[in-house]
Amino acid sequence: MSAPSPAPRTVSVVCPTFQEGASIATFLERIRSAHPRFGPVRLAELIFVDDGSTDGTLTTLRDAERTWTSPRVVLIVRDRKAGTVSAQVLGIQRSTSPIVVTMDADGQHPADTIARLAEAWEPGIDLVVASRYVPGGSVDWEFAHRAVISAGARAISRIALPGARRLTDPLSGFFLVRKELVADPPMKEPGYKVLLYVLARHPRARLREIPYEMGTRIAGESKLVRGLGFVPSFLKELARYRRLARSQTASVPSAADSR
Ligand SMILES: Nc1nc2c(ncn2[C@@H]2O[C@H](COP(=O)(O)OP(=O)(O)OP(=O)(O)O)[C@@H](O)[C@H]2O)c(=O)[nH]1
Ligand SMILES: [Mg+2]
Repeated sequence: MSAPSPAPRTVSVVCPTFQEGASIATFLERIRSAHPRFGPVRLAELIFVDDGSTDGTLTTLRDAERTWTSPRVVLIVRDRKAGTVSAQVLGIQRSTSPIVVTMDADGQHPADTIARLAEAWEPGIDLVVASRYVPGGSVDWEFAHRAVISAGARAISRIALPGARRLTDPLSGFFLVRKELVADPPMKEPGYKVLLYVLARHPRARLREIPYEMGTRIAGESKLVRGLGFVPSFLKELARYRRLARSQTASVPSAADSR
């Protein structure tokens, strides 16, 4: 007897963008060519939250918004650079599917992994995280010092936030989340990592990790980490998330609570 085929599921994808003019067309093309291989996973829409890029990103995205039908492309433009956390949360809130994948638009997150995240999800699971650090996962750092900074940030996150200890890759920017978990607007201050926010907001979330091979940027420059200048605000972010995690009560609306 053959194995039952996986249940069909629909997922939305959310991408924050800022000055990705050199990468965005290739990124879109990669999604378009991977989509037919998604099997039972249907992409409802690709939602881009852009903070006023001036390098052609918006022209490419507006064109896709006009012409793409399956998946649809939805573009939200904010009037100032306000960081990836609030951009991702806004995109998730606007999605039409109950499960949403958030990923970067610079090509580091492979398009095929969207379907693998959705296949690893099942009712009762709150978060499926694509990890560089489980067997089968990998990361090809462009510069050696980034590996050291990333390892340090990961270690500090795990010390500060109990939720981060539950994952091998708590700083991953590539994961699937039940939309319901991101119902509330995030704290006002811009942050670096939406996954830390979700883990702090929902300490009892039901988690899964799958491996992925993180690639290099298609083009352009990283907007986030330049040297160690980010350290003070990252530590403040962790302190805020630690307080948030502590303030959460047993009434967290995770799937674990709703059964
Ligand atoms: N809307 C919005 N998007 C942003 C902002 N900063 C970065 N992004 C986008 O967020 C994603 C991640 O940014 P990156 O600069 O690649 O940061 P990173 O992946 O953590 O760092 P690298 O590993 O160096 O690439 C990309 O799709 C960026 O275009 C921002 O302030 N607002
Ligand atoms: Mg990147």
